[in-house]
Amino acid sequence: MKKVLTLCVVHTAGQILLGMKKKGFGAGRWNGFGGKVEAGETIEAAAKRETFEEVGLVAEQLDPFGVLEFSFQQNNETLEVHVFRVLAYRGQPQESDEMAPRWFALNEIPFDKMWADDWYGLPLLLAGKKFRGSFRFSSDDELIETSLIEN
Ligand code: S76
Repeated sequence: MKKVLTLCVVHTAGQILLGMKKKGFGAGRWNGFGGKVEAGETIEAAAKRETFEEVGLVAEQLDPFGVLEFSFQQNNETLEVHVFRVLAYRGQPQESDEMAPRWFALNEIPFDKMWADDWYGLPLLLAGKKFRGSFRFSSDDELIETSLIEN
């Protein structure tokens, strides 16, 4: 089974905005903002909706960066994640019941408290390089297969 999701990274002025996921999938890790694309919704509309719901920002300009596929040993589900860089937004980051946001300098990104695939994809995004890739995780969320290519 495949689910289509979005992931937005707000990257402006030498900093990135990440959210500490407070509950559910990926709780305890810093992450971008995103979630499931709903029926009848475009992928970009879903990216904007999730960014507003999770951190209170109105994303005005999204740059599509690539598609990542995540699969997990413990189930049959593949997550097709559409990654965007948010180039312009309105509002101030607000904590929600899902995410506690914080700005990070580019040399202080908390990779040790993020999903392991971020080691691969995030440096490309920060360098402005588009990509596509797939990652497989063991049942304890260790990365066991990695494939990532620049477009
Ligand atoms: O950067 C990531 N965000 C997620 O929500 C899940 N990676 C990831 N990997 C499974």
